[in-house]
Amino acid sequence: MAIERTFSIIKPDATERNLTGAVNAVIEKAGLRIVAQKRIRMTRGQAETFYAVHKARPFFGELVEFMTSGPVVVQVLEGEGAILKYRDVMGATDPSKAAEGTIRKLYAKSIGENSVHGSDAPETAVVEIAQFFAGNEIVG
Ligand code: YYY
Ligand code: MG
Repeated sequence: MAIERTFSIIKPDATERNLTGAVNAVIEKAGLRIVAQKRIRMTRGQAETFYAVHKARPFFGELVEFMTSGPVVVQVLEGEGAILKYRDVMGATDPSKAAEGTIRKLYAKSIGENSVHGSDAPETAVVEIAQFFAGNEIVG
């Protein structure tokens, strides 16, 4: 397994409850390194572009509303097999199905307000990182 980078978002339900540090503690405890991070308010356009793959899904409108409803923290995480590792650390999309100790089991409110995003593959990680970070903002 090689050193990889993945893209993470701490979503509005988590920033609203002041859980940025708590989420970052789980990330770092898992051996992932936060090599870029910034707190932003996503625009509607950014959210629609980011989740374009889900445009035809019934939850798309609500998803965009939610992602623009408050601050988010966008991050780049680095480590051995970071993409799959972070998916494990996040837990299942639906928190009621997420494993013990995962971020979503610990903190998510619902399938929609599920506290974190993580890239699902190397190709999406590259695209997602580039949507929010310039190369010189990532310090490995
Ligand atoms: O990658 P992940 O976030 O675990 O799930 P996706 O299937 O990519 O869906 C993206 C996002 O959409 C999910 O985190 C919440 C929302 N969503 C929803 O509100 N309702 C669903 N039935 C499925 C997904
Ligand atoms: Mg996904």
